[in-house]
Amino acid sequence: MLISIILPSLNEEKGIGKTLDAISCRELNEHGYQVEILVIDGESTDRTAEIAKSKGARVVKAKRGYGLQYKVGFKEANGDIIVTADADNSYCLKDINFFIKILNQEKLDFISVNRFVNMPKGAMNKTREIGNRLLTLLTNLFFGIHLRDSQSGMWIFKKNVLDRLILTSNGMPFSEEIKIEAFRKVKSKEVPGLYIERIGTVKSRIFIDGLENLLFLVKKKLYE
Ligand SMILES: Nc1nc2c(ncn2[C@@H]2O[C@H](COP(=O)(O)OP(=O)(O)OP(=O)(O)O)[C@@H](O)[C@H]2O)c(=O)[nH]1
Ligand SMILES: [Mg+2]
Repeated sequence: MLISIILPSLNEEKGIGKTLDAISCRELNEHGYQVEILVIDGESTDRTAEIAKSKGARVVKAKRGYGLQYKVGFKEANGDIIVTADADNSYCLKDINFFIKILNQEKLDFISVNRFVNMPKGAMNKTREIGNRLLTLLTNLFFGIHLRDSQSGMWIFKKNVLDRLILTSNGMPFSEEIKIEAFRKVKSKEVPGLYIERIGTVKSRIFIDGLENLLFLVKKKLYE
């Protein structure tokens, strides 16, 4: 069994090292999993790629765009299971084995990590949290699903489910799109996971990306 860990990154030199160090490769190996780590570098102008390589990750160059980077990553990944997260040390990459165990035990296809259950104070600023919750509410209303965190960037899923998901966004809406597709089409579940304050500067633009996410939901609802 091979696990592919995919990390999109745009100028994350401050956080990429710690993010990669947190990955529990030894624990995964002990449970019979091989691990490949792909850092998808979206035209970073800092030392992100250099640091990622020095830590043993495979660096794949791509154009800018959160969704576009994932599309490149999914094509490059050889694993049976894919794990995703930001390259900013905010998600609980040390717990990958725990999530894979749930995936297997409950015969799930797709897990999305819900950040809001155990979120420490200050991990996410209030405006962002309100935006996240509003987008989640609309996602549920429009598409008849029951998410708590439609914007989470940590997913653990079987690679073969990608054949069944229609993924069109190249930008930030990719995160809500993959969940809408997965929760409607394959066996999916949200599982709580720790989320802490990111290292380095935020790349998503709160109002522009928030609006883009909102328009994406409206368009998907109207045209499908
Ligand atoms: N926003 C954005 N992020 C990108 C892009 N390309 C790669 N990324 C990476 O995608 C991840 C998500 O971006 P973040 O800035 O962490 O956005 P976020 O997770 O919505 O917000 P915070 O975690 O609160 O900072 C990070 O690892 C970025 O480096 C891009 O074109 N735009
Ligand atoms: Mg982040």
